[in-house]
Amino acid sequence: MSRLLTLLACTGLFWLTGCDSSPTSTPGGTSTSSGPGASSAPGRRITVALMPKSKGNAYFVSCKNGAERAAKELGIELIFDGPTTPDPAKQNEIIENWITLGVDVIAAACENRDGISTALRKAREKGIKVVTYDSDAQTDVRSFFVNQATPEGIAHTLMDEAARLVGPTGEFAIITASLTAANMNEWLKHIEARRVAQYPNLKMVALRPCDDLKDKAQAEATTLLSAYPQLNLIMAICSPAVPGAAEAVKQAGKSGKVKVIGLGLPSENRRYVKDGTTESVILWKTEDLGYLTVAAAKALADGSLKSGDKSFRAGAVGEFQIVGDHILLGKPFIFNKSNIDQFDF
Ligand code: RAM
Repeated sequence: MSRLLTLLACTGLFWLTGCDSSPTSTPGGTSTSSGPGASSAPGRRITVALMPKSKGNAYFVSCKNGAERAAKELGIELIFDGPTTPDPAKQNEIIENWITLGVDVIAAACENRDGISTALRKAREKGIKVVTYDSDAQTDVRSFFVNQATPEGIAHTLMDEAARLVGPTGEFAIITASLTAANMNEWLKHIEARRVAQYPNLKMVALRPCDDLKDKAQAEATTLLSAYPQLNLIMAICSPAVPGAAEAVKQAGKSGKVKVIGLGLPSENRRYVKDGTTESVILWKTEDLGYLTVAAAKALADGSLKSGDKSFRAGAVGEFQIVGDHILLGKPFIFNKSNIDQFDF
């Protein structure tokens, strides 16, 4: 840790205890240094390095807000950094930097499940604790995965909502983020299982990746609309893809005719939900996901969270169930015209 403090002091990555307790921004990332004992504790404080899939994604900005709150309330150092847009190689590079810095815990949302695992394994070998959140790595390279909801819960909510809107017969297409992200692939597996079991005449005609980017999702949705003239619904399972698909449907003059649903933030989809292009948006409390991840990371480092635990109390946010090595945030919510104004994230 002393090597870490020296390095951070030299590089200006964060303000050390007693210098300043306000959040600081750096060219590479953001660091928060505050909380109980921030300016008085003589001992070392735990440093958690939190990585989003991409810093530019509003979903992860919201996670970061919760993470910063946890850092303040729990009295730890938080470094937040990641690629500007989804980039697995950049994620690896940042993890290598964190290994050099000697942070206490790395908490990563993994863009490429297998691609990031070598770097995370190396971190563990150097004594750094590792947790994943949002999208998992290979299971042997981390202690816990902070899961936003069960894959079945997410997949069934999406598939049941699609069937409610389209009926038992019809066509739908899925826009995903990438074909290498573990979370999306798990959800896809369960969406298909639900479809086969309950709605066999609702046909999934295409699956397109959009690299977790809104513009690309819009372009993919535009292509889908012309390639499949009978399409009844687009299901967008990464957050930027939901407004992207809605914009394509709207511009094609097909609002209401081709339904849009997906996993997205209320704030990014409000206007499409209100004008009837997007029927429903499904998500979990992203700020709580950030909070829970940082709280779990800290508890892993101080020894209060251990393998075999069945529940975990995350400070002010509450008590969460642990199933195996998954810490579960809870059930997803459905936002539609009737309730979307009540949510501002
Ligand atoms: C995207 C991210 C994330 C996913 C959400 C729903 O922004 O890729 O992994 O959980 O969407």
